Amino acid sequence: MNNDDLFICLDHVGYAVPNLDEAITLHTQVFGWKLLHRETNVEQGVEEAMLGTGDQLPENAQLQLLAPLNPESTIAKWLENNGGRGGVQQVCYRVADIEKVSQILTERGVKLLYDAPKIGTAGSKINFAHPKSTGGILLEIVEKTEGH
Ligand code: V0V
Repeated sequence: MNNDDLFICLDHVGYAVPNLDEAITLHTQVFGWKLLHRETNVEQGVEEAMLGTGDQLPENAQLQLLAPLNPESTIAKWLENNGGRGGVQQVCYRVADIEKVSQILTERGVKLLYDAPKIGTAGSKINFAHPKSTGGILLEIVEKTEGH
């Protein structure tokens, strides 16, 4: 795999938000995004919503709203460290083969959080690179699964 096909595209940008319903209202009614999907991910400690624009094809980059499920959630900690207001918590790149991309990134010195992918939005496979090894951005990689 060369650098041309390491990442397919930007999959989504993730905003940490204190209240999911209020954030959905803001981003749909004011900014015109459309609510595509909503779910709770207990392992990640989040309530999340995916928003899209245009023709709504899953190929389009999306906006992800992430609210904490409980006080131990990484999103709760992020909000606490950022004055309680929402903001960009992560950027996510789409990949075709997450195991392969993870191996290459690790070989290049990037510190991935998990030894093996975890379950993300709609059953996708996800991993994260620690901000300390990406120049300060929490970078997620996602491999979409059938039906995502
Ligand atoms: C922390 N730091 C960040 C950051 N979070 N920098 C940029 N972006 C972020 N989101 C910095 C922070 O400023 C500190 O820098 C340092 O890292 C340690 O901060 P901390 O508050 O002590 O944070 P940690 O180390 O407890 O946790 C940070 C990590 C954590 C990245 C390990 O947030 C994590 O596990 N994230 C991955 C999982 C996740 O985010 N799940 C929710 C989304 P200084 O002060 O030391 O310089 S779930 C999701 O996206 C799903 C389901 C999906 O897309 O499908």
